Amino acid sequence: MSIEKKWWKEEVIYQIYPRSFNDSNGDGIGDIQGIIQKLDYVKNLGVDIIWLSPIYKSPNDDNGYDISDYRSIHPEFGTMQDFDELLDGIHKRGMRLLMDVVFNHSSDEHAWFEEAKKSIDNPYRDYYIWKKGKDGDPPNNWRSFFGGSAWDYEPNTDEYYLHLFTKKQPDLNWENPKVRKEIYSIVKFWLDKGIDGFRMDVIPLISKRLDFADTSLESFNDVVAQVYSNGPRVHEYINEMYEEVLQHYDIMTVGEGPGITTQTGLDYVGHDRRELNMIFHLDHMFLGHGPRGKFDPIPYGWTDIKRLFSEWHEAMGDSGWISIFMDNHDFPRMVSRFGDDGTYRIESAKLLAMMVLTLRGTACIYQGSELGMSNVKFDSIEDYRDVETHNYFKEFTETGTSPDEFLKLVHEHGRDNVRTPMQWNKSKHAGFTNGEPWINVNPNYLDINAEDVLADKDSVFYFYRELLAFRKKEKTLIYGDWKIIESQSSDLFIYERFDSNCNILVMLNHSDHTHTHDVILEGYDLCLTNMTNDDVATLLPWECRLYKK
Ligand code: ISL
Ligand code: CA
Repeated sequence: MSIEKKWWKEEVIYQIYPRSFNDSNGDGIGDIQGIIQKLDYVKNLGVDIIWLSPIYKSPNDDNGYDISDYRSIHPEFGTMQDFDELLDGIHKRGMRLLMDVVFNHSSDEHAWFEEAKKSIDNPYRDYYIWKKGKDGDPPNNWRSFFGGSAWDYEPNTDEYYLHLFTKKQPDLNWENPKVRKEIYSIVKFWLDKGIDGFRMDVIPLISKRLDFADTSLESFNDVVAQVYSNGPRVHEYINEMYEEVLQHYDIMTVGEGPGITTQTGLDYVGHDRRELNMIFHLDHMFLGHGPRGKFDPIPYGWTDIKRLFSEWHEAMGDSGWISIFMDNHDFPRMVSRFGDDGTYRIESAKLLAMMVLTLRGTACIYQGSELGMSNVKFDSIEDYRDVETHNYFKEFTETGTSPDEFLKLVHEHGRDNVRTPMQWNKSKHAGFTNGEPWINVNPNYLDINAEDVLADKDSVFYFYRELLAFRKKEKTLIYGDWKIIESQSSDLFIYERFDSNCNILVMLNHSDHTHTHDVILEGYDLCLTNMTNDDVATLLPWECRLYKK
C-alpha cells in the first residue's frame, strides 16, 4: 500500500505563543489584535497553519494551560469578536488555524471544580478524581510534572484530588460519561466556528490506572510512560471523540504525546485507527532528563537524536504520521540546545531549519526560530515567570542545590527561554509592547530582531522561506521514503528522501569541525546551502546542503 495523500502532511505549522507574540494595547501582554497585525508577516514566511497556544479564559497559573471556561476568550487576549476576526484573517490569507485544547485537566477555577469541591454528593463531584488519604498522607506516591505530590488535600470534604500538573490544574475524570459529553460538545463548538483542527494537550494521560498503585520507578520519564500515559481506556476515549465529532470535519488533529513510545505510537495515529492524525512525540525533547527530570540533567548527544529519528521513521512506516520539531513553548530554543548560539548561531539555525523541513513528518516551527532567537539568561529567579521553574527552584534549593546552581540549570532548561517576547525591532522592549512586558525581553534583541532579519537577504528568515518554497514544490520531501547515508564521522547527518520522481540529498555537519565525506555527488544539483564552500568533498562547521537528482 502506498502512503495516503493528505493536506496536513504537506502543510507546515507555525506555533504562536499569544502572550509573547505581539501586544496591541500596551498592557504588556501579547493579544489577538497583536497577532492580527502580524498575519502578513507570518504569511510572508511561507507557513500554512497557525497553532495558537491556549487563549481561553484562565487564571493563568500555567499560562492558559489551566482553562476556566472552554467557550470564552481570556479578556487579556481580547474578545470572541477579536477571535472571529483572527480566524477570518487567517483564512483570507489562505492559511489555517489549529487550536490548542487541554482536556486532561481544567483550572481549579472552572465552574465544574468549584461545584465539585463543595460536597461529596455534588453532581459535579465525579467530574474530577477524588480519593481518601492514607494515614494523613496522600493516596499514593505519584508526583506532579511540576514537582511535589500529584494530590492536594481538600479539607472541606476530607479527600484529595489528583493533579498531574499544578494544584490549580485538577485532572478531569474521563471515566464519567458526562465529562466526555461536555468535552465533545466543546470540540464541536470550536469546529462549528470553522477552525481547522486541534493540538490536544497531554492526550495520552486522559485514562488513569484506577488502582492508583504506588510506583517504585526511579525515573520520572519512566513514570510518565508506564504509569501516567497510555492508560487502559485511552484509545476507547479518543476513538469515541473521533466517532462522535472529529470524523464529521475536514480537520487535522495532533496529540501531544508525553509517554508515547515507538511501540505505542501507531495505536494513536495508525491511518486505520480512527483516532488522531499525528503526534508530537517527545522522545528527543526528553533527552538529557535525569531521574528528577529536566533540572537533573544527564549527558546526551546527536547520536541519540539521530537514533530516535530513525526509530520513529521505522515505527511509522507508511501507516502513521508524526510531526517534526526541535522546540516549542516547553523546551529551550533549538539553536541554543541543538545548535551553537555563539559563533555559529546563524549557520546552525539554518542547519536545524533544513533538518526540520526535510525529515518525514509535518514540520512545526516555533515563533522566533525564523529569526534565530536564542535562550535567555536572566540574573535573578525573580525575573522568571514559569510556575515549573519556581516550583522546582523551591524543591531543589530546599534539598541542597544552591540558588546560583539552580539558576544555571534554568538558563539551560527553563521554559521561559522560549517565552520571552518576540523581537520585532530595535526599539524599547523589542517593539513587542509600548508598556511593561509581562516577562523581560531577551537583551540580545539589538542583534536579533525581525526588522534587521527582513532587511538581510542572507538571514535565517529568508533561508526558511526558501526551504518552505522548495518543500511546496517537491512532494518527495513529503511522501518520499527516507534513508540514512552512512558516513565516517558521527558529526555528520546525511540522508536522502526519494521516490520515483527524484532523490533529495541532505548533508548536515552538526559540529564546529570541518569533516570530509565520501558521498558521490555526481548527477546532483546543489539547491540550497547555508555557506560558500568550494571544496565539495568537505563540510565546514555547521554547513548544510541540499541536493537534488
Ligand atoms: O515541559 C515539560 C517538562 O518540563 C513537559 O513535560 C510538559 O509538561 C509536558 O510535555 C506537557 O506539556 C503540556 O501540558 C502542560 C503545560 O504546562 C505545557 O505547556 C503543555 O505543553 C500542562 O497542561
Ligand atoms: Ca495586550
